[in-house]
Amino acid sequence: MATLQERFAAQVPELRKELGILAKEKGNNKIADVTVKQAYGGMRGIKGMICDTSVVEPDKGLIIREHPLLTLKELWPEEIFYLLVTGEKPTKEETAALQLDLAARSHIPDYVWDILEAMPPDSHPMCMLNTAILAMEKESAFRAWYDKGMTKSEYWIPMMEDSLRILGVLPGIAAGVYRIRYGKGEPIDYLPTLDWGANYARMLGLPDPTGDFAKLMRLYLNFHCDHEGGNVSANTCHTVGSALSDAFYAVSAGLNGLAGPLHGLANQECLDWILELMDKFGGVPTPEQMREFAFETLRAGKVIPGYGHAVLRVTDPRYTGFNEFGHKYLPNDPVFKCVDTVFTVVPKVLEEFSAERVAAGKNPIANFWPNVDAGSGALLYHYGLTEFPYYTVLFSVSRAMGMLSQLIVNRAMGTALTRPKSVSTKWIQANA
Ligand code: HAX
Repeated sequence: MATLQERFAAQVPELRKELGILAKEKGNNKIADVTVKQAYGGMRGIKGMICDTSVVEPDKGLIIREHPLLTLKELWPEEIFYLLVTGEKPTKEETAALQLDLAARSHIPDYVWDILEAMPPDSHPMCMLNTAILAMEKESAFRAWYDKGMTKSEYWIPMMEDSLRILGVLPGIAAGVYRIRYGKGEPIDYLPTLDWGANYARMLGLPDPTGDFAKLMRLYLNFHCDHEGGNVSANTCHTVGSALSDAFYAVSAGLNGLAGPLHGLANQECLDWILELMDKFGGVPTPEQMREFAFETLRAGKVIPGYGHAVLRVTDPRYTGFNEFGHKYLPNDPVFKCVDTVFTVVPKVLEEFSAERVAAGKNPIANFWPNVDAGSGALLYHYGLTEFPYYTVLFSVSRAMGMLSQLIVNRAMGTALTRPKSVSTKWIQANA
């Protein structure tokens, strides 16, 4: 049995040795060419950074440390975190030790509650969550060690400390944001005898007589944990961390990116779209009505939330996993049924619309298939979590695991300050 800290400490020398060999043997090999279109197009597809916690294959989806996501769906989120950091699945004892460690770090200081209570009542839940994380920066072990003076080889140690502290408080803060923002009563305390995901479900305070909501939360926190290094939140966190800003700064920065509608906020927009659709047709619409509504959305110049992806070119396995959960636990729920039928209609609509776009000289839509955000909202809604502006907070609690594991690994690898070269449009005109 080894704690997460011990297991990773044992791996660090080998990791550094491997990097030294790679740098010597392959340091000058080329891995990418960059076109002008890519430089203007959000650097899409450019290989320019390293992420060892997970990869996203266009035709397979998320692969965590060599394991396709759906083969990991039985793991609890804290086990996923252990896997993200070390590349190894923890034993039962190792999981229990990590759970105890997180519980020991779960106390939320009073000033965090004071800040959250003082925020305007119409603050977005994501703004509240990120403000609370940032407010706790004064606790950073990384900053304290740095100020005292530490060697580069030690950076990962306080980064691990900060990461565990953030993960310890995050479910409580996130649940507290829900309770404060939506007038649900006092925050509920962390229960050290419960696992991390079930704790979050319990602290939200929603009735869960069957325990199925806790099951959904574990799955939800598992599925959203990481999505390689280039997405907006991971990339932002990586960049901020590369300046040796501590994990409180880096994770709240990354989560501010997750709050954008093209990224994590799509989570809230999807359910909004589905409910509008059901509202318009007075219940679950027919496929023909769905088609009409989808075209209306597109012709109004809007995107269909939950569909398309910057990397994926198939149905997101996370969507598939949530869909399986829905069929097992809530097959007759009308919102779930609607989401399930949308899946049979929207890809074809996007394909047709893409052809129209191309005929009009615009870019094609690269992926017609659902992403993670298309299906999760209906499941949350079924269990009474009906405040959809809150959904990105759930996503954030999970995605913090990916961002933090990447920070720990990067500090252990001695990853350099991020500083790509930009060029001006005039430079492109003259030189490209
Ligand atoms: N509906 C309508 N148009 C779409 C579309 C959709 N679902 N998906 C892509 N397009 C459009 C794009 O807006 C883009 O149009 P312009 O050239 O006019 O700007 C064109 O198709 C080409 O885009 P792309 O190459 O297919 O996709 P991008 O890599 O540029 O964007 C997005 C990927 C996920 C942002 C995009 O598919 C989208 O906006 N989807 C809807 C929002 C959404 O579901 N976001 C969540 C993604 C998952 C995630 O990160 N969660 O956190």
